[in-house]
Amino acid sequence: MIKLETEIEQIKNLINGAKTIAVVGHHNPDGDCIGCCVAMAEWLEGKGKDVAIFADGDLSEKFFYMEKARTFNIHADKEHFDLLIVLDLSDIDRLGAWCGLVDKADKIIVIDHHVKPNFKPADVLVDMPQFASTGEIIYQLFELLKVKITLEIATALYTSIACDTGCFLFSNTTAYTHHVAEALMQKQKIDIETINFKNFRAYNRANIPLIDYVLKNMEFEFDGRLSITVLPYKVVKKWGLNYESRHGLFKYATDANGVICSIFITELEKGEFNISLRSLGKIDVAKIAQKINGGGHRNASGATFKGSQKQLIKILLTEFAKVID
Ligand SMILES: [Mn+2]
Repeated sequence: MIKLETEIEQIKNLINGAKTIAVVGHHNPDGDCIGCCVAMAEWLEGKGKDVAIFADGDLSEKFFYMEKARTFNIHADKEHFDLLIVLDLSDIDRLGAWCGLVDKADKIIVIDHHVKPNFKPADVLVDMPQFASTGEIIYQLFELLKVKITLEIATALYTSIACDTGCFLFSNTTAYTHHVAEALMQKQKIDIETINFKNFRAYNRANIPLIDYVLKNMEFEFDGRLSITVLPYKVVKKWGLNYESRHGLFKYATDANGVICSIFITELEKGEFNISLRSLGKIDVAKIAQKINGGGHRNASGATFKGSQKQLIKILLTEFAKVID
């Protein structure tokens, strides 16, 4: 249970007082973010609100089993909203192209589970890093607000929770996570096979050359406890790597027996690197990501870096050497 007594009244009042509401997620929205935005939009529309959903960057079609996932960004012409509900981010920069909505909105609610909230214009900021997913916070909020959990809402919140826990596998998974999944399944007949298969098993055959490249070029350090994968620009360009296909490749870097942390580097433009860090257990990769101006969670973090690949790997190896033993 979370304590939202103060916030709940404010949230209720802000929503009741708004007619037009924008629900906004982060750049390149993941399953948690999309699920929360969809659940929130479903509920608000049911209340008769005029709702639009936004998230900048790539949104994978694999989420289209949720009807509302198809409706992101279709009201791009509209700029002013009575209320902005920002979900799964608390750093204003992560809104990407939708940053401008912030200045024009009358009121702002931010609900998130990342560490270090940095969202000054928020009227209400609910930031609870103790939760594995923003979906768990939204579920609790809906319980307190006595929201009817429709099949669409249950599907969306289950997606949120499953995605941010790696299908209930990561160490951030708690008894509460399972409790919420159970409650959602009790309330509605969620198609968990579709959700979990699409998010955790399915891959595109077009990505087989990339999978082949990753498996052949992965390197290991610290007696096999750290894996390093680098996708150079020429590979990225040749096989048309995008955000989603890149995500599908992480598991090869993390799943080798003995690996407890991984570095996955993608050279998206010449000399411009996207870095994903993953770890098992207590190793805090968010702290390492912060060294190169990135961030995230203890076991899953990221950053971007401009410069030489050699220098980047040197920095990362130095940082990992401090924590890996
Ligand atoms: Mn999340």
